[in-house]
Order: sequence, then C-alpha cells, then structure tokens
Amino acid sequence: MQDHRTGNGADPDLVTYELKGDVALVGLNRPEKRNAISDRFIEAIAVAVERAQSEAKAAVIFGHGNHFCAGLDLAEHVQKSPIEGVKGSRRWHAVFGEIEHGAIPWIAALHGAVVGGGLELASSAHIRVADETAFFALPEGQRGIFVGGGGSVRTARLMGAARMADMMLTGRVVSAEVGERWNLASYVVPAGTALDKAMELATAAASNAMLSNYAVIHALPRIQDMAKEDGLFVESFISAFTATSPEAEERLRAFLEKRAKRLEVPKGDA
Ligand code: 1HE
Repeated sequence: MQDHRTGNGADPDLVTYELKGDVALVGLNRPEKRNAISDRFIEAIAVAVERAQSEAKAAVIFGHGNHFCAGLDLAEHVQKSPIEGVKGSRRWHAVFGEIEHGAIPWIAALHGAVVGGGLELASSAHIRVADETAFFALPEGQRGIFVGGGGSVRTARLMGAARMADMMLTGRVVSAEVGERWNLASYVVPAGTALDKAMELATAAASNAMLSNYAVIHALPRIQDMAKEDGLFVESFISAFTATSPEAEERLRAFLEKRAKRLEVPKGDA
C-alpha cells in the first residue's frame, strides 16, 4: 500500500493520507493531544480533503491513537480574540462544508472521544461508523463556549435540537449504542473495527455511478430544506438527468441482461 503524505505547505505530520484503490484514507494524526484541532491542523485537513476530492471516489476519515478527535484545540483558543474566533469558526465551516458538499462521499470511522468539534467534523461526513469504544459529548457549555464547526446546523439535524440541547446543557456523555439510537452513527461495530467497516462502506459507495453519488450528497440535504412540492419537483429533474448518462444506461442494461450482481437479502442485522 502506498503511503502518500499531504503536502502543499500543510503539516504532513498532522494528517496522514493514503489512496487505497478508489478510496482515500485521511487520518487525524495528533494523538498526543487527542487529535484536538488547531489552526494548523484544520489547514492540513483542508489539503487532504482537496486531494481526496481530486483523485478518489470515496473517502474515510479516522483518528490515529485512542480517540477520533477531542474537538477544538482549547490551548490555542484561549488566546484568541473574538474576531479571531469568528474567523476560525468560518474556516472550519468552509473545510467541513467541502466534506459535506464536495464531490465524493465521506465515511467517518469513530472510536474513543468524538467530542465537541470532533463530533462536528464527524457530522459533516455522509455516514458515521462507531466502534464500541466511541463516546459522544458536547462540553462547550462546561468550557464557556459554543459550537463553532457547524454543529448547531449539522449535528442538531442529525439528532434533533432537543437532544443536542440536553448534551450541551448537562454535559451528558453518550455511548456508541445510544449514539446509534440518536442517529449520530449508522453502524456500531466491535472495538477496533470501525476503520475496516468504514473502508468496506467506502469501497461500496465508490463503485456507484459518481453522478448518483453526487446527487445524493448535494440533493438530499437541499431537498430536506425545501417545501414538499418544491422537493418533489427538483427530485424529478435530478432523477431524469442522472438516468440520461451513458453510465446509467450501461448499468441499467447490465441489470436487464443479468450481468449485474443481485441484491443480497439480509440474513440478520444489516
Ligand atoms: C487537548 C484537548 C483539547 C486533550 N484541546 N488540548 N474538547 C473538550 O473539552 C475535550 C477535552 N478533552 C478531554 O476531555 C480528554 O482529553 C479526553 C477525554 C478526550 C481524553 O482524555 P485522556 O485522559 O486520554 O487525555 P488527557 O490527559 O486529558 O489529554 C492528553 C493531552 O491532550 C493533554 O495535554 P498535555 O500537554 O497535558 O499532555 C491535554 O491537554 C490535551 N488535550 N483535549 C487542547 N480539546 C469549533 S468549536 C468546537 C468547540 C469544542 O470542540 S469544545 C470541546 C473541546
């Protein structure tokens, strides 16, 4: 497996980057600080995200060490002025926005702390896989701050504002199992296997028509924000447009000519 490190001026040691087939693997690599995200770190993530979008068909983001991510680098944040805080938050929005509304699907492989900005980062991915060691928390209230990485929009939409308010007001720490019930993760897997599961899902997503994946990433969240009739109207056009691509025609013919794999009927939990 070839190990490509991020370059272009971003710190190569903060984020590992690997291209495995069509899937990019982006690893948060500041375990000594529990992958807390500093200004330099967010720039390293930005470089890796851009590179993944340019050469992969799907991507996985994970954390090196015992935790996915402990959120904002509080040591750096304590020294910031309000305007620096606003600019920092807007930069996080831009980088996480590239993940959520970029060109490829992102799967977050979660273990250990998925906390504060770490949960906001995970919320910008399209699928979240948590292993049994993962725990979720939003200790912003305890730290005297507020979410700034898109959590009030993305994380609140995943689990609902009431549950998010509970976590933020009480400091509640939520297990992987509860996180799954609350829609913070779609899969809970045995300890140490989240990355493998995320790779499996990313490989499956990478084998789809890219135009279909693009439509899923861009259309679903936008249609959710539309009035019902507007959403249905837009859906019809996206549906008709994706079906006119040569790739769609070939995939449809492959099914009709029995060249395509059939769906597998689930045996147990799927
Ligand atoms: C950090 C950070 C951090 C660890 N910023 N340095 N996030 C939080 O409030 C979570 C704070 N972190 C923790 O509660 C714990 O560190 C963990 C539960 C994640 C892990 O515990 P543990 O016992 O394994 O590690 P530790 O001993 O607490 O931390 C190891 C080192 O990482 C230590 O530094 P050291 O120099 O003393 O070794 C910690 O100071 C450092 N560290 N977390 C800076 N977050 C855009 S708005 C988003 C707002 C938020 O994200 S608020 C939530 C912030």
